Amino acid sequence: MTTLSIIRTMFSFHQCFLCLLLLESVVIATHQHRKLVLADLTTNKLTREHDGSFGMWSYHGDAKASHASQTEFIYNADFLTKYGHLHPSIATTVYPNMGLTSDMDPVYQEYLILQSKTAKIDGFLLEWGYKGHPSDNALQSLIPLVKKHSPFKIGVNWCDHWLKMSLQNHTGSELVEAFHENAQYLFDGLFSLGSNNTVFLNSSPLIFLFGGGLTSQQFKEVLSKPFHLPSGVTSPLWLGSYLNFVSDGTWSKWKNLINGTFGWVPSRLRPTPSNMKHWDYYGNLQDTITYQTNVSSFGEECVKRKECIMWCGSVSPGFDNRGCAGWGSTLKYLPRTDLTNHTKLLYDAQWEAISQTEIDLVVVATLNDFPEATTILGVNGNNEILERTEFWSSQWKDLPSNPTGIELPTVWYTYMKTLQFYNKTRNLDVSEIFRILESVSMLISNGNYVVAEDILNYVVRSKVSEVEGKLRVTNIAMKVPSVDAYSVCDVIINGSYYINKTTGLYLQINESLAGRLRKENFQGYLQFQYQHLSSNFSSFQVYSSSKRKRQGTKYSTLSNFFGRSAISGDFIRTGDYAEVCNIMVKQQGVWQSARVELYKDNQSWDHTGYHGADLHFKTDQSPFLISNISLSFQIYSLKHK
Ligand SMILES: *[C@@H]1O[C@H](CO)[C@@H](O)[C@H](O)[C@H]1NC(C)=O
Ligand SMILES: *[C@@H]1O[C@H](CO)[C@@H](O)[C@H](O)[C@H]1NC(C)=O
Ligand SMILES: *[C@@H]1O[C@H](CO)[C@@H](O)[C@H](O)[C@H]1NC(C)=O
Ligand SMILES: *[C@@H]1O[C@H](CO)[C@@H](O)[C@H](O)[C@H]1NC(C)=O
Ligand SMILES: *[C@@H]1O[C@H](CO)[C@@H](O)[C@H](O)[C@H]1NC(C)=O
Ligand SMILES: *[C@@H]1O[C@H](CO)[C@@H](O)[C@H](O)[C@H]1NC(C)=O
Ligand SMILES: *[C@@H]1O[C@H](CO)[C@@H](O)[C@H](O)[C@H]1NC(C)=O
Ligand SMILES: *[C@@H]1O[C@H](CO)[C@@H](O)[C@H](O)[C@H]1NC(C)=O
Ligand SMILES: *[C@@H]1O[C@H](CO)[C@@H](O)[C@H](O)[C@H]1NC(C)=O
Ligand SMILES: *[C@@H]1O[C@H](CO)[C@@H](O)[C@H](O)[C@H]1NC(C)=O
Ligand SMILES: *[C@@H]1O[C@H](CO)[C@@H](O)[C@H](O)[C@H]1NC(C)=O
Ligand SMILES: CC(=O)N[C@H]1CO[C@H](CO)[C@@H](O)[C@@H]1O
Repeated sequence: MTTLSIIRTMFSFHQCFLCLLLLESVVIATHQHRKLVLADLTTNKLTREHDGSFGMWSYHGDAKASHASQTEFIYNADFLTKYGHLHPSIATTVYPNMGLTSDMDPVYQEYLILQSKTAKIDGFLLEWGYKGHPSDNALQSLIPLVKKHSPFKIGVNWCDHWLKMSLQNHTGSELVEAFHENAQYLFDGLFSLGSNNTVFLNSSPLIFLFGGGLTSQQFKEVLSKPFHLPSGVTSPLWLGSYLNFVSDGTWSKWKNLINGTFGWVPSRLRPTPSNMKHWDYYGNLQDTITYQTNVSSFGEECVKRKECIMWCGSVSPGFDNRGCAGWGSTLKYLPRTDLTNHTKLLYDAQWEAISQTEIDLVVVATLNDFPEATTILGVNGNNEILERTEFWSSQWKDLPSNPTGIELPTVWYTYMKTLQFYNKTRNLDVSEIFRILESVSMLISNGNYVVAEDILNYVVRSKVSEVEGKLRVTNIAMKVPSVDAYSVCDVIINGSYYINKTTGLYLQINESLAGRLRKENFQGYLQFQYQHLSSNFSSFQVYSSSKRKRQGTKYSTLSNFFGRSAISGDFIRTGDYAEVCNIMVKQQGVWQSARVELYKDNQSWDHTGYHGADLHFKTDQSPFLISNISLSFQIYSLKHK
């Protein structure tokens, strides 16, 4: 009997916690490899439950320079399907297998690390703005997780144009000063983690610069000021994106300032033919291969000329910026498969090209940018690109391929979320299962996939069913108006509630039910119909009373992205837990249906809104009619013994 089968037998007999603790110390040896795969990480997608906002999952974008068949896109992440839990209107053209998740949620962040490790990715390149930017909050919450799952790295893809945008009314020298301070902040914090947990070349921190922010002259001024580096750390190395430092024709200005370049998403430069009216430009398989050759021949020459000390390749599964409506500009497309051979992945072609080169670092663009549809995570019901990543990364690093871990992080995450929900049930203790899941996380992290899978399938599954056996679920549904839910202040026009800039609709829930909602755990849904009475783009919100404090996080509407185009995109306001939903509308004079979720953590059901309301419909823009409002709850409580 092998050790592993002994362990498996042990588990089929016992669900002993001590065994789990013992297993944690059975760490499969992990070797430090010279070659690195780093995945670009974005942090702008949120959830109401975790952040008080859906962030970039909700978006109104207008591709102003586009001539495509549709240029204006409205995504309302609040909408749920009529019966289920899917969000049918989100800012992406590829649907996430995991549903909507928050990039700021530590459980999801841990999932991303585990998922990356199972796909043989060595670390993240976090799209970072500056100290105090929401991306920096994400960085700070990721650092302890990266340490926990060591060896795993986190570096930055510095989006210096975000810093520039935040200082748009300041002088150039103030921008230089701010950039220098922020670089120093990275050296003091992030790069003091050392080479096990962040990105170094020998003893030099490696900083990826996306570009579009500082000019070469300003960057030169930054470099002329000294940095205080942690002991043992030598001068940083700067790598600029091929997009904003090379292919835009500016390399001659940068070559004496930075130390190399990295690839990004392959070019999409061809005007679309008449059968591709959804976009203005696209790229195909041949362009993808040409792009790889363009980057590698530049990189190799640059190293030969000693202008670069290194260059990095890149791989991307595809691209479709209708999710972010072309950031206000044009709509572009890189299909995931060859247009004439749908079994040929463009992603494979890029890895094939990488394999012909001598590089040591590959950037995956991206891990999770759903709005640009560049994500390698599971979408549209499959994990194909994660599997290809595991395969190619293993091949490239000359390691044995083992795809058996790829499904596990999702199972782990789903159990974590299920238990976080059950954990809100009065008098229910699920701490033992949380402890087991904590061990599973370490097992996945260390590559013990067989054991992790057995524990999930046998131990966790049976313990969760045991918990479910203890729960009673009571369904409650009510219409407005009724004795259970009624308006306390309204204007009625033509038989429907009417809201405008000065008139809201205020609803109260009967105290006998509200008292239960305050005490018990529940899943809640609000359904209604609405009609927009104007043809302008407009929105309305439903608010509750909430004791959860607003998040400090504030994203502003983008403007002047890369100095090229004005952005009309509208997304992410201050996270406000009192906001139940925010529905954006353009269509006039049509009744539409909405179903949105009510979260236990966010709504206090204590009649403390205006007029004693629990729910409040309001708009700051053009008027709406609201009709056929109903609420439903599934209340979770412990069965009586
Ligand atoms: C810059 O100034 C303009 C005009 O005063 C103002 O509208 C804008 O909000 C300012 N931008 C920032 C980032 O402070
Ligand atoms: C990096 O990790 C290795 C293996 O865990 C450890 O021996 C080494 O001390 C670590 N290095 C640093 C700088 O922490
Ligand atoms: C990185 O680039 C800077 C600016 O050109 C240069 O001074 C420095 O020597 C380079 N670093 C290395 C290790 O080549
Ligand atoms: C490759 O480089 C050439 C020369 O700079 C450029 O004209 C072409 O558009 C590039 N092709 C792709 C697909 O990026
Ligand atoms: C289509 O692509 C697949 C995968 O690369 C390849 O095996 C197959 O030969 C291609 N078919 C044609 C007709 O080119
Ligand atoms: C479970 O709920 C308790 C009490 O509300 C809380 O303190 C704890 O943090 C929760 N556990 C997890 C893992 O969410
Ligand atoms: C609350 O419900 C009870 C019965 O469930 C009913 O008697 C009472 O009138 C309701 N309160 C209001 C304000 O409608
Ligand atoms: C109410 O109905 C009348 C008659 O059908 C119509 O003229 C009016 O526009 C309606 N008002 C609203 C706000 O829909
Ligand atoms: C909103 O509607 C009310 C009631 O019909 C009306 O009295 C008020 O003038 C309207 N406000 C605006 C800003 O149109
Ligand atoms: C609609 O937009 C136009 C042009 O921006 C504006 O003049 C008009 O007042 C708006 N109408 C409403 C009802 O907000
Ligand atoms: C409200 O629901 C009733 C019954 O289902 C339906 O007849 C009516 O058309 C709905 N009202 C609107 C405004 O859609
Ligand atoms: C909205 C509200 O007041 N309810 C809860 C919101 O969430 C926090 C933290 O989970 C709770 O402490 C509140 O009671």
